[in-house]
Amino acid sequence: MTTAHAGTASAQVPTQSVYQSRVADYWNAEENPVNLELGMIDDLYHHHYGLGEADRSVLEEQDPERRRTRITAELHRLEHAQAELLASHLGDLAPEDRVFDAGCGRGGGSVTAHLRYGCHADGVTISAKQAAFANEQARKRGIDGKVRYHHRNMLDTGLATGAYAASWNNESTMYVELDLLFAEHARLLRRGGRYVTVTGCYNDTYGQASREVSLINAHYICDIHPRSEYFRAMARNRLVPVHVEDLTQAAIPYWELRRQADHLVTGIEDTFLNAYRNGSFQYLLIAADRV
Ligand code: GPP
Ligand code: MG
Repeated sequence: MTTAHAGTASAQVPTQSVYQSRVADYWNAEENPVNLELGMIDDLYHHHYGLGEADRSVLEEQDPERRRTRITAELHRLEHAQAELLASHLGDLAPEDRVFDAGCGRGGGSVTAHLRYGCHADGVTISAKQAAFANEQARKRGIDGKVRYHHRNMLDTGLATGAYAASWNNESTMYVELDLLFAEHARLLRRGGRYVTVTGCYNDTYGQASREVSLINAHYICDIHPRSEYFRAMARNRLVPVHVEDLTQAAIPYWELRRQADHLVTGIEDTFLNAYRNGSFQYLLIAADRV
């Protein structure tokens, strides 16, 4: 954290590049129905995609209102399944343990981990609006004593060294340099702590970033890394992979359903399907131990 001095008053502000400010602008303005309408079903607001087989019978529903509601619920079920999968890799956590959610969005991942383990959670987002939203959700649930969100830079959190039993990035690594990110996770995690990421990465065997990968980058203002870079940067930062899972095939039904959800589409759906199918892009889970 950087301390900014203005006269006699001082305030903690995140260190931020122009790029990071543009990313924050995006998330401060973001109100996609695909995020808000799914989240309001059970007040678990996720900013990631779904996993697993979809119940496509929702598309056959004849009543238009009910069809929309059922599609929304099915997409949310798949997104929540992804959050639960990530949480299941965080290790054996106890209620007194702390976890760190890097790029926490509107907070659904930290709530998911807390509900599963009873643990303390600190979420960090570069968007002031997301942090305020997530804190309000935690307050409404009555878990604000254990689950807290901070408007901070995940590369420079100011959180306590070695205080965390587990940490993760759920689809947020593509906004940062991996070496800087993993150095911060390694600093925050205690020895033997667990780091998990679920991420979209480009496939080194394809060559370089494909047209579809470039379109996804432009859509979200991000910079998707190659698969290889994750392992190099982890090795340089005391993070040793213990489990790697290619989730690409399991990611496809979500996008197949989402592309037919006229009330929720954002326009990026076919690009994801093409990227997965032409082999240029992969959806990966990596769990690593902090040694
Ligand atoms: C999910 O967020 C997407 C990202 C955070 C960035 C890109 C991810 C990759 C795997 C490349 P979201 O849920 O806000 O996106 P959307 O509005 O499209 O549902
Ligand atoms: Mg979404």
